[in-house]
Amino acid sequence: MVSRRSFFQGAGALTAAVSAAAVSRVAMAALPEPVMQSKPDTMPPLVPNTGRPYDPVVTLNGWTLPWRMNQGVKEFHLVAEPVVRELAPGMNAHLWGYNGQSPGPTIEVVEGDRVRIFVTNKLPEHTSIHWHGQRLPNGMDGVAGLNQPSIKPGKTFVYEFVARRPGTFMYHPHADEMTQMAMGMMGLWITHPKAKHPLIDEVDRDFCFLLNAFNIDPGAATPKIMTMLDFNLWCWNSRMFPGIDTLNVRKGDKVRIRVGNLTMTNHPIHLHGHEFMVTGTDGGPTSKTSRWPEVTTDVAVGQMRQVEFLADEEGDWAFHCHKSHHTMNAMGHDVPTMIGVDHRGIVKQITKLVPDYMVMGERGMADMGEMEMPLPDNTVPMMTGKGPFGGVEMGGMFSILKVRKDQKPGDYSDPGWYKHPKGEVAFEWTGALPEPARFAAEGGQSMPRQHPNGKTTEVQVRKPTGHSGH
Ligand SMILES: [Cu+2]
Repeated sequence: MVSRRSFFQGAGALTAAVSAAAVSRVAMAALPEPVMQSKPDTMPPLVPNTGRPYDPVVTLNGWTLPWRMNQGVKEFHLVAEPVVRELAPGMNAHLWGYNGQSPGPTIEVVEGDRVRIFVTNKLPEHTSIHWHGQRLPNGMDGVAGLNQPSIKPGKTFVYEFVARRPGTFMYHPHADEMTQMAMGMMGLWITHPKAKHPLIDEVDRDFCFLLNAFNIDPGAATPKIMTMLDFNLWCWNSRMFPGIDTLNVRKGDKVRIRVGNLTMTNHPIHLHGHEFMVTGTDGGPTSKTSRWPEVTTDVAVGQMRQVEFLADEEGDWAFHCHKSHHTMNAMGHDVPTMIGVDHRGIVKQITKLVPDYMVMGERGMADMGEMEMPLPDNTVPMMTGKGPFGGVEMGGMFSILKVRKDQKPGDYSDPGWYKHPKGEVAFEWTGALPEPARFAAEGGQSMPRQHPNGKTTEVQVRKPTGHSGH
């Protein structure tokens, strides 16, 4: 047990420190030992062994920060620092995060808990932490300059407040935010209800993750922090498909998924095979009369949406952002659409001049997934992933809800691919076909065919332009 007094002595020693490296072991001894994580795997739920009981969450490709009880106060220690995060197998990013990873660990507490969070800054610049969505004393809200002085490199600050209302919250810096959030600094905070709550159901599985985005050029490792809109890596908890773990549940489980958005755009999150209800926002649980069934819910910037459903259909169900550009990995946006353009003649002429010239996309982009083109080091293909029937052609914000009747309660391991019952998979038809119905007026075209001199002109000249303004 360490008293507050010895903590403040420790903090006094820390003020002498001038850099991250100078944080002495003696000073740190007064603080809860910072717990570090080096792997991007989904860690099993952290069942509380001190403090009041609750049903823990599972952070997708993440973990929950252990705490210590100090005279009735729950003490956590976050360390803001540069980290290396594997975004997907084959790609490591140089990010900023907390306790070895980006995003930082999930913090789980119980409604009414007094919480003390030590924040040590090992970044090369100042920082602070804002506790998004919490009711707390104004001086604990974490806006540098407004509510507190910024935490200089090498310093440790302490935040302390009572977790007043149950819900899903986020934490992130409120000092040089543009840089620090673009670099991956963020985390989730779950306040569990202290007793049975009329608007918060007990569930069998409770998943959570943050939506985040980076702009990292193929072959590079550090995000471009000035990017406003044109991000190229769309992540769940700083992972992208096929690096995002699957959500594995038992048939008949009541499942809750909490999704927070700290990107610069909205994400319509879509689940196949089931309907869900939005049961909570970062403002708290929604009223029962405000809930209706959905299969997609839009999570706007700076929002959290909590959805719940009964997993009563066995199978491997896609779960993804419905913006199709967000289920892709790094790509160039300035590529013209070539679908329907027959290049064969022109390719012959170009290859005389450029022997390895290759035309892409004349039959859609699926060819690109199959081509397995050589990539620069440290990136992942734009459309990838192998399923039991072939290429899944996805990337970014995509995962799979795996519902199995033989998944054991509390078992979060991947059960492998679903074995479909006989006769329940779409198949190729090789028999006789009836004539397909087709709208035949106007020659079957979408626009009336009309041209003043009777000729049809389909070629449009594509003029060279500058950056076309995303
Ligand atoms: Cu999206």
